[in-house]
Amino acid sequence: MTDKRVNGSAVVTSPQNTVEGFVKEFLRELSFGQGVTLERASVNDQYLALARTVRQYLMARWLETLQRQREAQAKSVAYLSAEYLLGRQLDNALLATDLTEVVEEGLASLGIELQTLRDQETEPGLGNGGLGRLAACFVDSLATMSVPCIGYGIRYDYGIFRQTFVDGWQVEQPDNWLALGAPWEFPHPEAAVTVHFGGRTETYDDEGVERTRWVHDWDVLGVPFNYMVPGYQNGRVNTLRLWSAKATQAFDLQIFNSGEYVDAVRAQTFAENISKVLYPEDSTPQGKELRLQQQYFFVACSIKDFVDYVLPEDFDLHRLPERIIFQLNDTHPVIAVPELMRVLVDEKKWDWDEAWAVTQQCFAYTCHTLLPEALEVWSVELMGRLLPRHLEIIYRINEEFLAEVAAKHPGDDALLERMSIIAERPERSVRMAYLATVAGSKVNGVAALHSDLLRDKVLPDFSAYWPDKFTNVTNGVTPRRFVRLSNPALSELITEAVGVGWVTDLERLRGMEPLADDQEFREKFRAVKAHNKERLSTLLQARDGITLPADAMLDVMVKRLHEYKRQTLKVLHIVTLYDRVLRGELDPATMQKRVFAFGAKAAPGYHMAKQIIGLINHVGATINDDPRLGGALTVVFPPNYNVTLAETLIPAADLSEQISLAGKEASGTGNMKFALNGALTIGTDDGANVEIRELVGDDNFFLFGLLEPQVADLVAAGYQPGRYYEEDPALKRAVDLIASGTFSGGDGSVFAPLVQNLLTEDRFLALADYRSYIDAQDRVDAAYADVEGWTRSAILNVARSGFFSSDRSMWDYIDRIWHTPPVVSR
Ligand code: GL4
Repeated sequence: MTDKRVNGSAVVTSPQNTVEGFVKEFLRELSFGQGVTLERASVNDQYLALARTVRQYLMARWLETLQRQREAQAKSVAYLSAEYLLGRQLDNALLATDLTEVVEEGLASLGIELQTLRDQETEPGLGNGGLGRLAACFVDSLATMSVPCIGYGIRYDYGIFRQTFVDGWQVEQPDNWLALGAPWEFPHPEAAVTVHFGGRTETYDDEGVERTRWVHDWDVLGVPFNYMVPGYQNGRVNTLRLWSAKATQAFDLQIFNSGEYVDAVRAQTFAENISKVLYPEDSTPQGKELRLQQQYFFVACSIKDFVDYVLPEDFDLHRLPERIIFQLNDTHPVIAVPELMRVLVDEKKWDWDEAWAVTQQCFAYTCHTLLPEALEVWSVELMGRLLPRHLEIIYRINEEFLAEVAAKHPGDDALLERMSIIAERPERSVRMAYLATVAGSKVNGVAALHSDLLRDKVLPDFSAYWPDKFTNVTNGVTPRRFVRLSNPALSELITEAVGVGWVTDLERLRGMEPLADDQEFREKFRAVKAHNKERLSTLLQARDGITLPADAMLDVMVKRLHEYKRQTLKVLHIVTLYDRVLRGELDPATMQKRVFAFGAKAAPGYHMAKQIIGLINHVGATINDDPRLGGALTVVFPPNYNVTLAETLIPAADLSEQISLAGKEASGTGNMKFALNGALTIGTDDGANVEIRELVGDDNFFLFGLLEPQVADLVAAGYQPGRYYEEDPALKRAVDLIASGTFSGGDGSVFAPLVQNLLTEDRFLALADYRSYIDAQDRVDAAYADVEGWTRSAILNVARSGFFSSDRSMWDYIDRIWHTPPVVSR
């Protein structure tokens, strides 16, 4: 199986970039690709034909980009990520090729509306949340910057579950995203690679050298599916290569020969399970065997792919670090480290030391969390059963590393125990973050505060040992998808103000700053917001039958449901406002009208998160229907928040809720999208909020809550949530309303677990931050009443958020970690 995937000498020409050229190809795709006439074509036929037509315009650029990168012998980024939350592809491809108008017109001439076909696309939800979406933003930026990158990951048959609500409670449905066809992918079954599992190891004599070989037990095929990653109007297209598991022939036949037909088919199902479904936990891995299988499966495929097929045949692997940097997106792909060692030592027969020297230069590690429960650990028992050779290699890496530490710190056994890659308690296990830190050339956090905490609190011994290994790269988001595509009205206004270059040079937004003081510009800016609210209103009506009241502040909290993110604190605010109205402290006729919009999926096994979803929906049902409020407060919670919904929701928002407990949200990226789209943030001093506030200015950001050191002190002193409840009457009333069954038909038991948890444990200090949060929300109401002042702040938020482009993140990675320059035109 040689690499026939990219044919350097093939000449491919794009269809003509005209309405006629497009229509001709579209009709060809309909008949030759879909086998239907225009008259008989379903919307899905039309969508598939359109996608394939647009693909044609990208094809020449793709082949050319790869060819050019090969010729330049350029160093590539191999981004190893178990998740890519891509969002819909059609619009992005149209933008990259600048074809939107041609296609719109061409389709219209056939009586087809482009929007109808856009809506036909199911987004590939191959990720949980921020971490997966970040990977998608990064590959977009690298393509736009002409930097060689292959994104490696898993082609899950089922992505993140589709969320529905039954009586306000979350019920999950499978996400069958491939059901109606997958026009953006290029499968290459002929280029499948074999991955081994299980068995044992044995040593043998190799011409006087003792070597080890892995006598594996079973195997599975990895079939690559390629996806185009188009740069923004720069003629470049990089590759995303996702692996799909298929049973090997050998595996089948072994059993089949014994006549056990049903068993043989079952075995196939077993192998193919590996890429069947995305684990729906964000930040809380479960340590399941299938997950380790997934992790090893995709990194083994990816390393083999790069070494055997992407690199030229005669390539000297001692020079591997000149050609590749494997970026480990959190700990999920860290098993790649012992895998590369295994390839070099067992298969290529290198010395351990030379293999280790090369390996250390080929990896870098990004940590995306601070939650201790999110730091992956695999039991030695499981690792030894599934990947016996890798466990041995990890042991040896650890042994040599600890010997080195011991030499520098003689007698400090406690230090050795703390730094060991192998934990002894509660059970013997492999600490993947430590392995990544020992092996990686660099370790980075994802926002300034997070990187400091990572260095000082999570990995203090390692940062003391290797101070230069640790660095920060603050996250970013792609302005193509999250401004240019998702907010056309604002994009037009920005272009009017600062010219077109901002889409690839987001710091140019700074040019808008003076316009914050321009009355006419502010009016235009408000018109954009109003338009975006209209657009959201239309969508929610059609999507969920939700009616949005007009003239209300849109207060949005969208992110995964997790206790540390504190959706409960948001609910306590809503209940407090409700209570104030019922007590006559607020007059619904004069108070600030608000719509509270939520979007959040809970991991299916995370019961408390599901309680909180139930609570939001029940509070909403009660408040929305209560005539005493006169429609002043409305709670909406459209189900199944995803990238597609975010694209309409975020541009409409006035207020962005970023209220995690300080020190818990590594960065956040939704926070950046809101600021860039002109929402003001109410937020804690956490993650990238810190940098947002520094950039937009204190006057244009609502800060509240304990600071991280204060949190640490309070927890150390023994936090007692009950005291806050007893001492703040408004808080007590809000909690009591929930506890008494006000939102659950008089049945106080429904939310008893949640209330109980808040009053006795409250791990994330919601009650401690309640007063500060409510006061900040009162400041928000006052500020919003000043229409001109608010608009001014919103404009300044946009103008000063250029730093949060993922292009800037990529330049930082290139500069500090990767050293992979762009491949410029010949
Ligand atoms: C996360 C963090 O929770 C989030 O703060 C961060 O923005 C994101 C990307 O760096 O990574 N870590 C995990 S795990 N899931 C995330 O979304």
